[in-house]
Amino acid sequence: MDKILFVDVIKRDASNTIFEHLGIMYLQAALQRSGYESEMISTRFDSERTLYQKVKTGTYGMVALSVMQIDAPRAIHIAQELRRRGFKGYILLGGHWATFHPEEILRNHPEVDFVLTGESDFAIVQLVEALSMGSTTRLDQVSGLGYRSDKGYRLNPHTAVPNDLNLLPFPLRNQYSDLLRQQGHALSVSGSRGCFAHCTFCDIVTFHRKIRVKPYRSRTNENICDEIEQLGVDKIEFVDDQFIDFGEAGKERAYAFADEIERRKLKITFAVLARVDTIDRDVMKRLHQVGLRHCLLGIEAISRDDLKVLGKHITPEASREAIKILDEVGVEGIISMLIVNPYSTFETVRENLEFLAEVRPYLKENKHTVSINTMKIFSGTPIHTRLAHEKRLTGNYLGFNYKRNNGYAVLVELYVDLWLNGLRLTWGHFVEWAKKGIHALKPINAMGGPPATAGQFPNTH
Ligand code: B12
Ligand code: SF4
Repeated sequence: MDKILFVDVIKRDASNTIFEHLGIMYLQAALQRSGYESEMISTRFDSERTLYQKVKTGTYGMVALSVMQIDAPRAIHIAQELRRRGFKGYILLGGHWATFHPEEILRNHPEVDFVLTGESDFAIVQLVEALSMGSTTRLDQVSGLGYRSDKGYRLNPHTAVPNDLNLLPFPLRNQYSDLLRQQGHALSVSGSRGCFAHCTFCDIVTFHRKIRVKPYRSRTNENICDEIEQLGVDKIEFVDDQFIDFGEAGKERAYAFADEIERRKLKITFAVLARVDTIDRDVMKRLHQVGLRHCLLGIEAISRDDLKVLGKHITPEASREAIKILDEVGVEGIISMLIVNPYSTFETVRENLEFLAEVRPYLKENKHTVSINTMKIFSGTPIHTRLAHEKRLTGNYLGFNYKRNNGYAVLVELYVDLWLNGLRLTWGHFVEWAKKGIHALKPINAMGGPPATAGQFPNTH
């Protein structure tokens, strides 16, 4: 089969474009190891037009799109546009969104030939091997493959999944890695896959459960440091959902990682993602000594009611303590917050916004930053199931949303949206504005609670 072109379909103006796409780069490395050629184009860095031009002028046997749920309509549009422009090769979809919707994709979108579900490090090679033999009879042996057969839609079981991450080749670096390197940005490393927690808004656990791998697998520190050494850069961004594993085992692994960095005299700074309940003062101190400089903390909410809805299993006290520890040891925290969820009340939103005011001193002194979002509903998450059960889920596999409980919920969310977009109305002014503008949303008077004052909160965008 001719070369494979992988496409990272994230939009160019997406919030954060300065990451490598490790998912694709792992698949490219697996293909290279088996002697197959591939390339990658990212619509984060190049335009969609460049992608079509590349497909037109190159000789590609397959275009393979990596799709997160938020980009589903865009991925389908790209697949359709490729066909409209005469691309005759195979079109394959993979990644998080594709994993949860292989059947809907194949039934509704004839332009797509195959869907690979789950981690496809082995499956991609099996698929390309099967197709290279010029026969589709071996498709039933490709792990996690969704496809159309004479008997209709088929989805194969996951028979080949990477249980031991040390056996995978290192991700294949590409033109974007070079660009990031030149611009002084960090390169990405994945030291583990999966997570032990069960946050209701996150699909990581179900994603891994679907493919029947352990909920959390990690590489050895030696293997990780071999990759860092090979990269030869001084800034690393770890993309692990949970850089520090729970409990004593997690601490030991973190200490051993620090020792390994030191033993090899690696001069790096690095960033990690962590849960609040894995932030330990001594561990952080040690990691800081060997280069830890940024830590994205999944606090998400400070309201206890919200924390229950989100299934975070953390307390507001633990979150405040974690922020303090990071400050003390000199690690910049990126405080991730989900200000609004489908069960928000004025009270919970107010608590969350007040928390932002509370951490403002850290932001002012550039010690920490805040990343604020409202909850999006992803397939495979417990919150998705709950909303469906309550008949509040709207939309379809191309994008989900939820019915707001009442006009008041709409107002609260609109207020937060405007606030996040820079229109800092006081709650009182906002209500006046809403009364004039939105007659349909009646229960404005049922609000209660003190108004959240604008200007009091940090400007995070
Ligand atoms: C780094 C990262 C980013 C980076 C880079 C994204 C990227 N894809 O490289 C940036 C900062 C850009 C980003 C942005 C966002 N992200 Co993000 N991100 C991650 C993170 C932490 C790591 C990704 C990674 O490198 N994983 C390691 C690799 C090895 O795994 P992988 O990507 O899953 O790839 C494997 C399989 O999925 C599959 N595969 C992947 N692509 C393809 C393609 C083909 C053709 C095939 C066959 C297979 C295949 O095979 C790969 C190898 O095993 C993940 C969490 C996670 N653990 O994956 C979230 C995650 C992917 N992000 C997520 C979200 C929600 C977002 C945002 C919406 C956040 C926001 N509120 O803004 C934005 C969306 C941006 C946009 N699309 O416009 C969700 C996606 C949920 C979903 N169902 O879509 C995740 C899973 C986190 C979570 N649990 O909520 N993100
Ligand atoms: S949000 Fe983070 S901590 Fe929670 S389940 Fe997902 S990856 Fe794990």
